[in-house]
Amino acid sequence: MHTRRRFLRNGLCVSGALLVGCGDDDATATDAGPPLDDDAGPPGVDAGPPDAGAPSCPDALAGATKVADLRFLREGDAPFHRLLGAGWDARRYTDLRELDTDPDLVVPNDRFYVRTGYPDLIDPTLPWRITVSGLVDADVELGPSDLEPLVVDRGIQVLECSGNGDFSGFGLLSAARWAGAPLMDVLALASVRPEATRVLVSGFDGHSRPSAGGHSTPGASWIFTFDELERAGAILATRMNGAPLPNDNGFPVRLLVPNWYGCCNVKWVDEIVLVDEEHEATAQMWEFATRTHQTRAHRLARDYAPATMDQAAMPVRVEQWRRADGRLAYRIVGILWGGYSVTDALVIRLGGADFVPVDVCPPHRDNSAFTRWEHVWEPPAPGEYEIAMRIDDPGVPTRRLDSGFYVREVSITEV
Ligand SMILES: Nc1nc2c(c(=O)[nH]1)N[C@H]1C(S)=C(S)[C@@H](COP(=O)(O)O)O[C@H]1N2
Ligand SMILES: [Mo]
Repeated sequence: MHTRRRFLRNGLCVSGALLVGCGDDDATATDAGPPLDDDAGPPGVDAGPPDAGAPSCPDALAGATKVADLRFLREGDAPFHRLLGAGWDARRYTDLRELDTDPDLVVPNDRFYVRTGYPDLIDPTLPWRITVSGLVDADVELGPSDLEPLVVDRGIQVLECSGNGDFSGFGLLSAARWAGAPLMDVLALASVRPEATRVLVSGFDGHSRPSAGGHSTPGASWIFTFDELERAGAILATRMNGAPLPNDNGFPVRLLVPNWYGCCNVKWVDEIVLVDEEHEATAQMWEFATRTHQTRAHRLARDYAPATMDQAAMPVRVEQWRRADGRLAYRIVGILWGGYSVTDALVIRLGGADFVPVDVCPPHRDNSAFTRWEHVWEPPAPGEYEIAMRIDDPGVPTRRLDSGFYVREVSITEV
């Protein structure tokens, strides 16, 4: 564990040495500086040797021995990392307890969550075509090879299904490294008419089996303004963790809108339509309205707020440890994700106690990837405890977190 954490720390220092105060033993979360600038240069080029004076995060359980991992209470027990069901009802849940086995908290492609499997009505022998139509002078047909010259690296980005929940250990949540063609650059390949103000992105959704219980509305599409696409850095993604997209994650082309809920990240993109302010919202936008913080399922696309993910946090693993002197302690390991700015204001509440600060080390410095945190706890007595997280900063939006969505519970039988 210690080795891994040092590795994580060093990895971050290499890419953001000047920003996170690496090499400065007095660096604290509060003087951690601005988030890492994407243009800060390739990792490791001018940051010196990774070990150069980097302070390691203190290990509050140095010398202790791990006894067990606790289970979260009253959560579903669907198996992880296995594709369950087919078509619209296909799901694969990521085991977030294992997230920090990767120093960058990236999920391998075969464990990345899946919501809706590869449509069985796709004919893989036909070339993939994306039609750009609507308010354009002439329709354009593009294939993956037209996107290739435009491809950029979008780095690590988290995807979360807005329908995530404790039925699956919150396993509809993963991060990967993504690359693809910026959608705004793709639109530049068409002659977009001045009346066009919005972009409808639609994906193939032909499944021979209907969704059981009508849980999913056919037709996966979402409408964005140009500004939303530009600001988010939306790409037509063709690569995930350095490999072509897996079939179930949208092969050959999916939309990736960084920090927008999963439902906006249309898979198997085959159609882009330029529309105006009067265009109706899509069935997908109606279906996911409440889960993406819309005030209601508005009829027109223009009335939808960006379906972005506010700052969120939750525990993913609770470990029981025995100290050298025989006393027990519990290590709560968790993640921070989403949000729009870095924060050092994470606080935790255990059972009926007060919220106390979590010293996130290395500090939170990037809203795109997961940030790991941990908190060592000595419960006062056996019993069931709720673990609740909050951001103690009124300037940081945390709608879903504050609704209690990510509260988890454990049973402590021994203290
Ligand atoms: N064509 C299509 N795209 C889709 C969906 C879908 O059902 N069909 N589901 C959406 C939802 S609800 C989510 S959460 C993400 C899931 O992406 P993933 O399976 O790659 O994790 O894909 C989105 N894109
Ligand atoms: Mo979703």
